[in-house]
Amino acid sequence: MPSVDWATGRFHEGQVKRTVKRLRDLEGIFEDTAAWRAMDGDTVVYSVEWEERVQEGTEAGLFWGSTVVEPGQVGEEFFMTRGHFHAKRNRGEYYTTVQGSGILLLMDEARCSRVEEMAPGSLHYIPGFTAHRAVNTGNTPLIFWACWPSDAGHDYETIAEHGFSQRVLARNGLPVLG
Ligand code: M6P
Ligand code: ZN
Repeated sequence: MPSVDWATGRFHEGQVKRTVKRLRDLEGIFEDTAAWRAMDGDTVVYSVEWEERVQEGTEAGLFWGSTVVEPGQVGEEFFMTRGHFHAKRNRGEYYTTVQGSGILLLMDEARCSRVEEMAPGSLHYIPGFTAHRAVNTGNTPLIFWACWPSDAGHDYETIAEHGFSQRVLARNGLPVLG
């Protein structure tokens, strides 16, 4: 049987896919382009592991995965995921945090945003039509599990073009919304 290590957010076995996002992969995501350019592009910002028991695009299936967002900043902005709407807009998702502290940034299609605090045990229901991005506001890795429909897909283009309407910035080490 496939199994997971609950605390580290990693899989022991199973048909697992894995992606690693480094600073060089995240052009245009952080506000301070000069600071981004000055940093080592090899720096890992986050990694995702997930299991696809059905093919991507299959209706009514589910995917299960974890994300580890490393601690760090680009200029004043905390390390975070790219963030996305689902390509099939009405699809929802669950996140639950196992370690670290962060902010889940949520934004609807009218660009109204809200935030939820991520802390061990926090459970987040992301409704359809809502872009989502996880921001690590602490100094340890932010680890969370996620479950999403296998036909949700990722729309990164809308975020690449317009971004989120709010950013999470560090002021004296503390997170503030900018
Ligand atoms: C969660 C899920 C994944 C997503 C990952 C990283 O694990 O929402 O679908 O890929 O976070 O987020 P992003 O793809 O926005 O970088
Ligand atoms: Zn999603």
